[in-house]
Amino acid sequence: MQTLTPTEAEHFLDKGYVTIPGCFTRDFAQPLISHAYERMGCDPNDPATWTEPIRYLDHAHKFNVKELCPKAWGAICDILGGEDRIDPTVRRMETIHFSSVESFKWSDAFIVNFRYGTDEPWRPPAPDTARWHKDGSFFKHFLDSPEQALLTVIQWTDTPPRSGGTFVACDSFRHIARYLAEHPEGAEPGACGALIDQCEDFIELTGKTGDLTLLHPFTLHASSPNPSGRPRFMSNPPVALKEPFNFNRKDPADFSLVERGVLRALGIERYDFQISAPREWYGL
Ligand SMILES: O=C(O)CCC(=O)C(=O)O
Ligand SMILES: [Fe+2]
Repeated sequence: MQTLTPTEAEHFLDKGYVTIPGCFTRDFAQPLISHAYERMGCDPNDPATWTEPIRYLDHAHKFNVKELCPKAWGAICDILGGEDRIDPTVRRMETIHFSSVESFKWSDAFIVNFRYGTDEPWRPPAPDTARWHKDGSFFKHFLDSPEQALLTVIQWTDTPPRSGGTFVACDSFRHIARYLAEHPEGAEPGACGALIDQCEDFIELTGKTGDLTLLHPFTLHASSPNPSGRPRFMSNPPVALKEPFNFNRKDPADFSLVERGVLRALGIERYDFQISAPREWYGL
């Protein structure tokens, strides 16, 4: 580990995520948020102009993560086993994005939660309170899939409790690891969501502007209701690998934290996983 402390690395293995606070300042975020309001045709001070409960924006500006926040990039590299394993482009994702998605860059492709889910009283995260999913609607999912190797959540606005912070099922990655190990033929993108019924450890990702949470790529998560009256801005830039995860490395010291998390969930030290059906990618 170059950047994460042993405690942080263990937290990732145990809880499935680690948070790096303060990756950028409010002064950095604010102009991007103001520009996003312009792009959406909304007035930040007039809720009547917030016409939709939740909006997904395309990129307008991109930033090299290593330059913006070396610590964040270091943590990403630690979790994935080094920069040389990371694919600069998230290949094939261009089928569902207007412009290309790059592993080394963050952007203002915000998900703006204005008042999602406010037609019902707020309830804490639980199997029946959200639309749980594993990210990666553009590929068939295997245990070793390289396309979306990390789930990231960047807070662009302060997100106190009950304010639209992403719901996360921390223990879900272990259930999904076992499910995908049992399905070497691959699983459709939506198939993993049903495993939420087995999960017990739920959190709401609260935080401050500039906080980054790195989650195991198998983690089930969902948009959460935001009755706060304050729009929540986040982005979730994916990171892809050049090669599939490898659970059978010769030297155990070479396993990435994501790989170690899977092996621990399976209760084994190494695993010669082989896919039994071709990889597939989907358009819209
Ligand atoms: O809105 C959020 O907090 C999460 C959104 C999300 O998970 C997604 O769009 O894939
Ligand atoms: Fe998601």
